[in-house]
Amino acid sequence: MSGSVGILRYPSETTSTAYISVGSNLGDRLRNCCDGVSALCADDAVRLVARSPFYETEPVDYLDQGWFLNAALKVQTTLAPEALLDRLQAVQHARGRTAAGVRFGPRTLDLDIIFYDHLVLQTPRLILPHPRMHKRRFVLQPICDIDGSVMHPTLGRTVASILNQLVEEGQTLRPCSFDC
Ligand code: PH2
Ligand code: MG
Ligand code: MG
Repeated sequence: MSGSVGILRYPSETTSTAYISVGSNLGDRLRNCCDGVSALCADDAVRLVARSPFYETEPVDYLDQGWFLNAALKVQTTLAPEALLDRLQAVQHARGRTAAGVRFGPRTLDLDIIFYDHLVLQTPRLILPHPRMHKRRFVLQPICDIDGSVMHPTLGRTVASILNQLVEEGQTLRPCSFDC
């Protein structure tokens, strides 16, 4: 939104940059991800700057489930962090995601805020940066595809450097031949 003084218009809200991880391993995974991204960026409050390619990724943390499709987004947003989280949860819900379900288990659509500017935040609903992102190849690789020089605000390292030094077992990633 913008305010106006006479004929002069000026921005009345600050814009932030956020990186968002996108994932699905239930139903039509590609459609869930692509429609989810479109819904997220359907108005001026969240503007898509870049989207990584998709990867098929081996499940981590909870292994007894199907492989995921994962990608990452860079967005510009006028929404505050928890308002952005509200928006992500509404989009997940619209794609059939239910609150019930195993922790780290199968889901139609998962949209996680990884970075929000260089904000470091801990509230009952939201921890920033995402607390497990630095251990997850399926998060790091797509963000590196967009911009490997992004700095992790508490580790003080770039995402490219974190990815290069990742020693986690498993976590196979396969580039996808398909896209939105
Ligand atoms: N999400 C999880 C748990 N495990 N594994 C992969 N490969 N990709 C995910 O998006 C993922 C996961 C919980 O959010
Ligand atoms: Mg997640
Ligand atoms: Mg989530």
